[in-house]
Amino acid sequence: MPIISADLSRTERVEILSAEGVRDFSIPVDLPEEQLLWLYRKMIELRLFDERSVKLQRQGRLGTYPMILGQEASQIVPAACLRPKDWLVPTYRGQGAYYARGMQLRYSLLYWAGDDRGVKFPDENNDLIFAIPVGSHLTQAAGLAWGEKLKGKGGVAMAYLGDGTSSKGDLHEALTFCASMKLPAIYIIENNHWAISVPREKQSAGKTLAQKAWGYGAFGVQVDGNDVFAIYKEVSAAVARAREGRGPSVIECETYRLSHHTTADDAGRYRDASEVEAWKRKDPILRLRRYLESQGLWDAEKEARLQKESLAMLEAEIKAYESFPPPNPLDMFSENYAVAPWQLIEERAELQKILETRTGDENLAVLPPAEGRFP
Ligand SMILES: Cc1ncc(C[n+]2csc(CCOP(=O)(O)OP(=O)(O)O)c2C)c(N)n1
Ligand SMILES: [Mg+2]
Repeated sequence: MPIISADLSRTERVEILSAEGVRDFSIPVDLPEEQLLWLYRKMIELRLFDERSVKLQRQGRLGTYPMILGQEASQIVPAACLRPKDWLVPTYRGQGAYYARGMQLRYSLLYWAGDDRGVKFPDENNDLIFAIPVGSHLTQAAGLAWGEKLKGKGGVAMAYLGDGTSSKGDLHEALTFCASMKLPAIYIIENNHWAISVPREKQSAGKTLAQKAWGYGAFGVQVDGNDVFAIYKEVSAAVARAREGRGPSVIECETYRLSHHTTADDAGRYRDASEVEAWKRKDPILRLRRYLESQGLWDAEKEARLQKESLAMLEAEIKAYESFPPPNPLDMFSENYAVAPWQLIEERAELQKILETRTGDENLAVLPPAEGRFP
């Protein structure tokens, strides 16, 4: 006799706000107006930041930059469901998650200029630095979630990952561990349909990426990742379950990377423009604006004011970023080891000598002395 699992009746995908901005009120979402408007503001600011960052890179004023365009909802909303002391464990495409947690954009710019003074989060936050190696952070999030369980104060750890990263063994290890230990972990898969030039279809033959979670005994659901309501509903429920000791969740936000992988990529070489055009019509910001307007919560005047204020804020952040004094090259040796190995000590001494012989160099002359953390 076949065994029919009760899990087969589970919800596979949640959609609440259509691309036209029509909300399905039959699905309850406890998201007050004030918070909704805050999310809208953050998404607009992030989009403008993203546009400016690309321009700065093209002008030679910023290093390689990974675009968020199209992923504003899946970046901002999950992180906004956390408390400062919860752990945020993002990927390199993570400016939006940091921003939702209050990071100043000047530091994001500094980071993408290759300056580690850009790793500066609000003091009260438990934010981890970006994971550039894909997947390496997933088991770190599991460890942090374990720590939170041991502390017993209801803290959670949230990691973001991409569709490509969901194919890595790291996710298998992390979910095996988190589910069998019932850890307070939330994995947000930002399925933006591309892992550089590899399409989503090549990552898994599964209908959704979230369904993998059930095999581990974790909760999993796919949401429309351009739909603020669907993301908020499922992520806030996952956070609540985690706080109550009911184990880990995987929330797959199905969205789309509207731009290139980074400023170093040319997506026109491997994907069809018609696909991009189709996804532009599902834009997360546009649909939320349509909804807000339909509810009398937004209009052209408010939009114009928000754009103006956001651009002024951005100008101030860019100015602050470009006003940082140049970094001290010797800092590259700091904070890597508690006790540095002899090779690094020698290399640092060598660089110091080179710098000293070049004191005529205007840039180097103004450098502050190296910090004393190096033994
Ligand atoms: C361990 C490792 N292998 C390969 C890379 C090169 N790499 C950088 S991004 C990327 C694709 C990741 O795609 P996805 O997980 O979908 O995230 P997205 O960039 O779309 O946000 C790869 C393979 C890397 N950074 N780390
Ligand atoms: Mg991807």
